[in-house]
Amino acid sequence: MSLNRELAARFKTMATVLQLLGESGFKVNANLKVADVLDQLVEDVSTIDDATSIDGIGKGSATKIKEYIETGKMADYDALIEQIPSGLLDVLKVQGLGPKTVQRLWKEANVVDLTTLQEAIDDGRLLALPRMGQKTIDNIKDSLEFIQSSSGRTNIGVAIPIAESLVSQLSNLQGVTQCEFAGSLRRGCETIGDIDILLSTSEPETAIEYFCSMPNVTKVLVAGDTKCSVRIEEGMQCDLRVIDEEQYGAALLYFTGSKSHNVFMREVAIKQGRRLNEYGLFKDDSKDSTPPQSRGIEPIAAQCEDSIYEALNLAWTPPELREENSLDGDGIPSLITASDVKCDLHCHTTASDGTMSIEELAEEGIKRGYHTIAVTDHSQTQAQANGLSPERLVKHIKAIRNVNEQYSEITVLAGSEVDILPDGTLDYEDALLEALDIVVASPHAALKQNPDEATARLCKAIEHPNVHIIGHPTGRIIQKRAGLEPDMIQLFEAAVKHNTALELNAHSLRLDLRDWHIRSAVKHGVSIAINTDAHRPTDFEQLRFGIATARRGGLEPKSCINCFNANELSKWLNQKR
Ligand code: DGT
Ligand code: CA
Ligand code: CA
Ligand code: ZN
Repeated sequence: MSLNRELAARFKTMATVLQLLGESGFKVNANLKVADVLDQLVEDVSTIDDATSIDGIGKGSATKIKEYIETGKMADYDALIEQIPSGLLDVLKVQGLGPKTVQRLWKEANVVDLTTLQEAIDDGRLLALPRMGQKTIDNIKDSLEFIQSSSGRTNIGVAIPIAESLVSQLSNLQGVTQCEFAGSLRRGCETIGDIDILLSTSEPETAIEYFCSMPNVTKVLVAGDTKCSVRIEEGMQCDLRVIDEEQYGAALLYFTGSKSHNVFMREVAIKQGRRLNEYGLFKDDSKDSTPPQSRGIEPIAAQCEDSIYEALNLAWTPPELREENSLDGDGIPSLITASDVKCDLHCHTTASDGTMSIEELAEEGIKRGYHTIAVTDHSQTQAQANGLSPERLVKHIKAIRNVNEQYSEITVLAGSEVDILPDGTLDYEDALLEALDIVVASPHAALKQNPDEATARLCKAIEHPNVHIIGHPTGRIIQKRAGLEPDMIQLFEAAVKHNTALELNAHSLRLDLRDWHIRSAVKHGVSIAINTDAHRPTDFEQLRFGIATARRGGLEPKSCINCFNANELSKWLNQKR
């Protein structure tokens, strides 16, 4: 873990422990805020002399940060964590268990970790607690099983197809006028906790009955009149909410989140003497705790999302940018879309570990309307992926050039995905690299290198005169492998200086660079490549995940080399030749 992340995790934990100890409000929020800031900070916090110069970090937190950097310890953190049983934080991972309930389980039923939670369920201790029903307990049980079988979050690549299938089934039901998914999935997050689906219909019973009895439902968790929750075979929880058509936009806004975007929107409304909730935007400056819709107040805007932004004098914000406040009209970038992408510059064939021949690859590119497709098979060190020896690569180049001759609709580039060896040298001689039309250089091995070595290694590849693109720069695999943690700022500066593009590998298990890397890279002026790294035809569909991540990072087409037209691309590639 990088220092920033280590520190962020500590502040987050402190906030949680404070809640478990019964604290609320200011102290908790202050710690969460600092955690957020550190999470998003691109520079290594140890390179900043005075942490109070960072927006959102106060004197007290700065002292703790300094203490941790200098001694590797944080006395306040240690003192706090000592006050709760060490396994209690795990109990919070159970879906539906917040700090308040966990505190009760701890104080009133002696639950101190996941094991004692299971025991408390089994011996009836939990059921004996006041305000604890069988239904809630069943849900806890169910969630415990899920935690034991996975990390509790699902990759976007798994979740999106399921959510789309649900939405399409529900949309076809009689009476349904609106249906879509909201939540983290609509924001394009790389992993999601659960699927949130919103629906408007003139026949709510039909929709709810259908939803609860779909063949892949393994358990109905909640079945109400307007809300139901199910667990599906794939392990995920799906929430369905039936919404009045007139309030659909307000609900969509609310359930898309993020929570912090909602808080921001609500505060803007309050400053204007209004109130915003999941039912609409209301003219209401009273302090009345009864919500305005229950006092007969008609909303100013509720039916569609953009009318609410408009009424608040804000620009409509694409869901992918709703992790934060953002939002002044000029500040909203014209985000990249999948249709802006005109080529794929990182693909494999049967020569290494792909399933497509060069011709099949060309055909796939034509099918997608690409002007260019690059054949970039693995280099010699990647023996397990049938990486090409220099001799095989020479022959492969000829074969690619031959295929290229056969097609007038598409340019097939002869390239390589050459390994960046641990010391930053490349897996082929310069002369061979120079003979290629395009070179993607990627790290595949030695991914546990320390950050300094990783930075030197990647910078060396970026500076190499024959390298066009750095493929999946950190090598992380989502939920499986952390990958390299180089100093990103140094990488970005080198990439700009040497006009080398950095890849956002679109595969849903990679998404590397990540969203927050992209945000910072864009600010530095780095050229980004979004490639699918296709090994088989269906891999081209992964592009959408790369696009979602790019949008979360604020990427515009002008910063993405895959959006160049054929001439622009060829000119860009030739700068290195
Ligand atoms: P997930 O499911 O963990 O990947 O993340 P989300 O963002 O989908 O969160 P989820 O499913 O708990 O709730 C969906 C949205 O509903 C969330 O993004 C914002 C809204 N929401 C839910 N609970 C709260 C809340 O307590 N406060 C506010 N302001 N918004 C909430
Ligand atoms: Ca969700
Ligand atoms: Ca949810
Ligand atoms: Zn590859």
